[in-house]
Amino acid sequence: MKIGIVCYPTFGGSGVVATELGIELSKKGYEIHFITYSQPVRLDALSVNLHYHEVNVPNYPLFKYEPYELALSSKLYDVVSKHKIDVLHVHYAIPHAYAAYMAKKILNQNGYKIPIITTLHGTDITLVGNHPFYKPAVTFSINNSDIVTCVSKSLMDDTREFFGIKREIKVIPNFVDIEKYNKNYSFSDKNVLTQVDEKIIVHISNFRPLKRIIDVIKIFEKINLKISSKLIMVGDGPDKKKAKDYLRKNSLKNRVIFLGKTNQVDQILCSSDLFLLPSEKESFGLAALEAMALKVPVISTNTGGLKELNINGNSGYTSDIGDIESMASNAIKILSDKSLMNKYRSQAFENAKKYDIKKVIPLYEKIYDEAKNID
Ligand code: GMT
Repeated sequence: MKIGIVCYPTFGGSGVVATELGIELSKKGYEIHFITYSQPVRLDALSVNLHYHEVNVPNYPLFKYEPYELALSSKLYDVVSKHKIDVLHVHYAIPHAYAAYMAKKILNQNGYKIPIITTLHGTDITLVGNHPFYKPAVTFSINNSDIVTCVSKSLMDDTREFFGIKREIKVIPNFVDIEKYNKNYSFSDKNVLTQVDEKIIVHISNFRPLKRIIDVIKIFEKINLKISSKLIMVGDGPDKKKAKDYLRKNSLKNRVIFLGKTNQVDQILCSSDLFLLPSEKESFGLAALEAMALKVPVISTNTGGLKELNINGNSGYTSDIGDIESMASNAIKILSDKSLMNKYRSQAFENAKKYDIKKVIPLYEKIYDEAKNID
């Protein structure tokens, strides 16, 4: 089967999920065509089953805003008709689902039928898509996709509530390749980043305000008063400066390391003792799953899909948004007792196994078959 995948090519969770999905499907014999504005960051090698088509938006002085959706719709028309694509799978509603609908209409007029699968990832529903400026177009695109999936039950409920959507929405969670992660690392690799007795706490995100990275630092500050530790901040984004200012003012600079954007999250996580994710919104929390797959317990909020992924008192702990005291004391509880720590490590790993790539990819394969058979 030939599948076109539209996604954001960046380090964000939706782009990572779309890229890893395409790579895995290509290994299973599907012919995958990524259609986006630059090569996805997790796509390091192309092959006979893995193709990439760049969407170019020509600049013209008349335009205040370049019409990306228009360029994407035209590119989708070209790629689908030229390569005889069977199914188009778009990740993130804005503007991908809308552009795909337009491409489908153009293709229909030219006698070509193409089913559209839309996967909703989070902020396209809970933040951006919900804005009155976008809402009618997002509602229309969801209602007019052939199949709609989202990454957690919580996101499905939000989609129904915020957009009044009545149609079927399937839940297909984020996934991780358990075998690949655990083949590469063993427990003896732990603590390569720090001194023997220091604990390593990690946060990975795009440092947007909804990630609450000042909460990350305040939780760490409290942990560090009791347990000697270092905080590794992976990623980049708008609140980085705010975080650095806070660290400077509170003399914490030497205890916090900023590693920037990286494809080596697994290498960092395998040396870590705890993962912090105090987000205000999180439809799933892929970075937390990646931590759990490397036996790292998670301290997070109980928002959105996080409470489905991070089982309170089992794979780690969940607390209310902004409850720094509770998140810090739960972290200290785990970090200060070696046997408890090992128990949480293995419980986190057991929970991550539910989201193994081998279990989740067949759910997508099933909907591709369904989509292909839609009249
Ligand atoms: O918030 C991010 O880290 C990026 C964002 C995106 O759209 O790429 O991630 C969203 O999709 C991920 C993959 O499905 C989910 O794991 C994240 O929870 C979700 N982020 C939010 O809902 C804030």
